[in-house]
Amino acid sequence: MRFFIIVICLPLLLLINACHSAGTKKDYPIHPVAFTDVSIDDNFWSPRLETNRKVTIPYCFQRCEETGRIDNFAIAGGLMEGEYEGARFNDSDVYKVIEGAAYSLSVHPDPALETYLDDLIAKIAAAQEEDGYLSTPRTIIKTGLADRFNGMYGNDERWSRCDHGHELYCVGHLYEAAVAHYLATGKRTLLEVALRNADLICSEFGPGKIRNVPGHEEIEIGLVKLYRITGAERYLNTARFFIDERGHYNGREPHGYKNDDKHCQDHKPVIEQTEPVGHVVRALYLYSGVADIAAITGDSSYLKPLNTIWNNIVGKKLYLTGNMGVQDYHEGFGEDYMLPNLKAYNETCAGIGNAMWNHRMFLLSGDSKYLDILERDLYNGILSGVSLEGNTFFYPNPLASEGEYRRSPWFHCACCPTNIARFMPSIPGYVYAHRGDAVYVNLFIAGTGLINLPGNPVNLKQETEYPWEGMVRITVDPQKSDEFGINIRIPGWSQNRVVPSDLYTYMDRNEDQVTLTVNGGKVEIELENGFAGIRRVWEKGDLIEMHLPMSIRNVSAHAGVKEDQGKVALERGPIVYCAEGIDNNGKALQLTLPEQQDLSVQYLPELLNGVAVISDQQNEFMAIPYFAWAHRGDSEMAVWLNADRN
Ligand code: FUB
Ligand code: ZN
Repeated sequence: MRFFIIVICLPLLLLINACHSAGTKKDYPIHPVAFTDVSIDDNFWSPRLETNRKVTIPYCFQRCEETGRIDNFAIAGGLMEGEYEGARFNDSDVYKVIEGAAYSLSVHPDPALETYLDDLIAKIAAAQEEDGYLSTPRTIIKTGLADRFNGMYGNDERWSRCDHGHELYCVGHLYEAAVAHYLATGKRTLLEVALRNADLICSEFGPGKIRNVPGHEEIEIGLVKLYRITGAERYLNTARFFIDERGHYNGREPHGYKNDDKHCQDHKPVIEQTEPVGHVVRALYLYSGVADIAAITGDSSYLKPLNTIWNNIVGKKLYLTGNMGVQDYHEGFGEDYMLPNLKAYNETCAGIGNAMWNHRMFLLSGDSKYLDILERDLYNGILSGVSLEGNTFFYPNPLASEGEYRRSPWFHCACCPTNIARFMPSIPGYVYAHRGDAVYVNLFIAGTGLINLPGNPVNLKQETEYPWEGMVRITVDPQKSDEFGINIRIPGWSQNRVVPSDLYTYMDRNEDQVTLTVNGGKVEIELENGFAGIRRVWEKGDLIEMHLPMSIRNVSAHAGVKEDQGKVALERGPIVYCAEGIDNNGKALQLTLPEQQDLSVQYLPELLNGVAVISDQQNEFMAIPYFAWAHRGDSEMAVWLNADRN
């Protein structure tokens, strides 16, 4: 018990202390309930999270070892002899897996994993140069860097290619990992490395110093996390500098660059940006960082670009699965309405970046439209990125396949597997939030959440078979009977809205209504920002029951999306479906869905670890959830099916 108090409570006390000593800090108006206060006990999610903990995280560490990613730290630190191995941003993969492992440790003590991390962190600490600089390629290779990395890492001088060098990107992931590790274990080992590095960067970059920005955003998010934990303004100021300096490249000599400026969202000042451009993951990490700065500084000038860009994406650039990016565009955004299915890029990291950004937009605004995107992305765009077994991964997630596209065990650029490793354990942190004396129930995942309303901690227990069934039961257990609000998200899809734009439309109108009761008594649903708010004096054991209509829905795409004209996609609840050849006489791309459909839903516990399929016995048609495709050998796949609509 004493061990528990020291290990678990000490970092939290230190965090609270840091916040207090730094004064009352402004932040998001809505507070997420930390994943450590949410316990998942859910037939859909628990197996996926366990697989991530037991398979994906150790597997990613193993691959980091086998591919020299970990040796790079040991070599840079003089602990072993050898050459630098791999791509210039490989350090980031190790940091991301550490972040995931730390999240896992926070809720699942594992002494062996903790010892493994101690050893690994000792190597990282050894690789750090005297003044705090940390980037193993430069430390190991020293000269000839430009030749080694085709000029992309710069010459032998630090920060000489901020656009593509990734020195600043990698340490952003270091900061996130360090904060996670500190909060999980109370150990400052990695945090000290991160702080020394951040101090160096704060002393080198800024007005009157190097005026340049990272071509791949991420450090902004990491610096904000360091600021929150230490209260030190320099981290916040440098994060803000990296955002505000974007688009002001004139005069950045000798560290400036003028090429690829759209690719790196460096074409205009952020507050003048009106549409998403360039590399998708970079952009989504930027928008997440901008949301953080908007929340903490209270500067509303950041909201206009965030809202305008969001509207453009959701109205014109979002795939049905909640992800984005088009092949042949350098991992980037395509033109408006350019949403090819075979050539969709939809990088798994982009799916994760989109969830991170939309969560922040919800925390800023309280509007559930952001959670609608987050949920769509979570169940479809992100989850398809990792196999049910947890050890093979998609990098792009197309919406159609000619049959030879498979998940891979690893990639030379392994950003996606390691992003999955850290994202999955963070999912419980998206379920609840609170503001003042009101709780938000954002996602429907069985388990419990402890919501610290002022003076009255409230436990909520969710029971549900979502996403397969629409019944959600929430038992309320406040410390004391008192009045407070519970805001329950009513998903856009249950309100006949596929996405918060006209990009996709349900072709049929579902008249089934959402119903809501408290202790069996009907509650009239009045939506505010997409939430049904119930304010009353809550007693221990009060029961909320919500029923969401789970009918099969036909979706069509906006006329601007040429490739989807004459086609239909199937959805049920938050799940997007696809047809695979293996279930449809070898065909998917040429399948036609008849207008007179006789489709039914069946839960098949033995198929793909248990999924609800949509089938039509007569036409020998079957569709499975998109996230579960490509598990049964090579086979065509299509989300958008030809529609027989004569
Ligand atoms: O550049 C580092 C990572 O590699 C990016 O985040 C991914 O999109 C991939 O390009
Ligand atoms: Zn990736």
